[in-house]
Amino acid sequence: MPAVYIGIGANLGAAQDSVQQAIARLCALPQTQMQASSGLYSSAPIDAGGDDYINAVVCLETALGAEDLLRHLQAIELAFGRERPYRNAPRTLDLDLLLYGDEQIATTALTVPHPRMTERAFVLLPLLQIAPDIHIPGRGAAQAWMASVAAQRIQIISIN
Ligand code: PH2
Ligand code: MG
Ligand code: MG
Repeated sequence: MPAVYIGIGANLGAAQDSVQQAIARLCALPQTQMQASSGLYSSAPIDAGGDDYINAVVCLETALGAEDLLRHLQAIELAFGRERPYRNAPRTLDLDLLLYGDEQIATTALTVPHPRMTERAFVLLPLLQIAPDIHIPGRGAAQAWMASVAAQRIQIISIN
């Protein structure tokens, strides 16, 4: 089964509770085992407004196909009251499929690896916490991208 990495973010409502509950919901997905979950991070919004975000990354092993998994992620977002009034609007919960094994996927529904993941400390830092040696298909070692996001404000607020 592929190792799949999901980025979790929230900056509206009880963001820390939402991220923690979302991790529990991901653990309970069918045909899926949780392999690792990062600590929770507080980060300044990037290309977005509103409050600071709570971010985390989890690693799952799943027999769900990528598009099937995406539908589950969207259903969980909706259950947390996710609305999409405009691009990068503050959100109660965002679940992004970052990596699906070593696959590169480009369909209308889904782009994997996530196209902006190497530009974002709020993805790279929690990802590297749980997978220090990870390579991003087509883009090399995740660690090598850290220098370019060093100016982004982020801090760990709880360790798992
Ligand atoms: N998500 C975005 C846009 N900007 N900034 C932070 N710090 N954390 C996020 O999760 C985030 C963001 C779009 O999904
Ligand atoms: Mg996102
Ligand atoms: Mg998203």
